[in-house]
Amino acid sequence: MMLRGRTLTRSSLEFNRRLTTRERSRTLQGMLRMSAPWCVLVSAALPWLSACALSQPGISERDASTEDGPPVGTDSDQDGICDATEESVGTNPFDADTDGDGFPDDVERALNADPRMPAQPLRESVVYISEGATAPLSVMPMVRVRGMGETFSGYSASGNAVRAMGVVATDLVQAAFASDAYPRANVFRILSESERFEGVEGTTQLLFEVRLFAGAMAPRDCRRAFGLRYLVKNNEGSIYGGPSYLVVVTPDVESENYTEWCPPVSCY
Ligand SMILES: [Ca+2]
Ligand SMILES: [Ca+2]
Repeated sequence: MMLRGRTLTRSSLEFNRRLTTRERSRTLQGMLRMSAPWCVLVSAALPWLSACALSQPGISERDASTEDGPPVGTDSDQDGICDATEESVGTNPFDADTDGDGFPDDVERALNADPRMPAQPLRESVVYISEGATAPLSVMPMVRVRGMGETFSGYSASGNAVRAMGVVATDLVQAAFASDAYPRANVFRILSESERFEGVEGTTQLLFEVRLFAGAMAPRDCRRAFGLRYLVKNNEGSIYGGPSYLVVVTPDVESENYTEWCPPVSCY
């Protein structure tokens, strides 16, 4: 499998074989302290700013490196997770897809999957939609509620997005409907187009249809991933959680076979 930016130099590989994890960590910490003490404090509070030492005027990547180690903020496998972070969380800093399941490490972490476990993310939660699609793809979330005659409304919510290029999950929802209820006799009326069930009595499974469509947005010619959650709330404000989806937007119709992901903006 090919992921962008996985080419490593022989020297960087040899360097990392020579140093233990602890030694590399000490080297990076030392580089931070020498180059900018304030940056250490900022980095501790805001890990996503860990590359700040390199952004200071007059401090180049070469200056921040040492003869023995990579510069601060280095992302050797270009998966959006800096080498130092990868070492602390147990992923491979030289393999963008540590567990080899086709999902880059940063995509898995952003969407609450373990990048060291090939079984995650759960495949039944993954939905592929194509930038070239001419029709939406439907998912059918089912939510269990307990009613006392009130109204229940469904809605989609955006979760984390990664390599998203300005898009959030709800941008992918073309339309959604209230579809059916089980048992149907528990519901007085279904207002399909407003995702609403009226007069729900007792424990009931509410079925919705959510149509996902990426064909109307600008094509990016690479994969992007979005967390999408479906929820239901009653007219008193109580919220019932429904299923979560990992929506992967791909450039082609044969989406499951396309593995080129959009590049991360920076590492954290
Ligand atoms: Ca990395
Ligand atoms: Ca993976």
